[in-house]
Amino acid sequence: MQKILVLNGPNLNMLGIREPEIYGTGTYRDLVSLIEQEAALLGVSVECFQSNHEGALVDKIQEAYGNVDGIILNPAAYTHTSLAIADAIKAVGIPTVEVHLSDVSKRESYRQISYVRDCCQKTIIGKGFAGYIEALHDLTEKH
Ligand code: CA2
Repeated sequence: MQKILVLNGPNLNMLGIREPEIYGTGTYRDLVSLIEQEAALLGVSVECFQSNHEGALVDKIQEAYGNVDGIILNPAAYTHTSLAIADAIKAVGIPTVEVHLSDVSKRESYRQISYVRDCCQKTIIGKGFAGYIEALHDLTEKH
């Protein structure tokens, strides 16, 4: 069975609590339930992991080496700062899709920079929770 790892970065555990106009009203638990339901329909195994710590995200990416077939990655604010997360994705060589809930292209200029974009096969922005579902389909498509 294919295994997909979903990684969410800092503050995404706060979803639904503030800034609903940017990130929607669904909670992090709602997001995990949605992803788990879709994974069950697709017949793939999924693990969702959220951390506020850069090193914990890097550790999780390294642990995925040899164990995971695809990564769905929303590094949150680390998107715009973390060479360490980008290097980890490059190091493990696992197909990865970058997802952002909001349309970062229409927000502050510092959100236009993504350190991880170049090591991801695709970037999905501005689709809310549906972006994660699209990424799940992309990574599990049978060729
Ligand atoms: O749009 C996205 O998914 C982001 O990765 C979300 C990050 C932001 O720094 C990126 O530029 C774009 C922030 C996530 C913070 O989530 C919150 C949740 C509830 C309340 C406040 C922030």
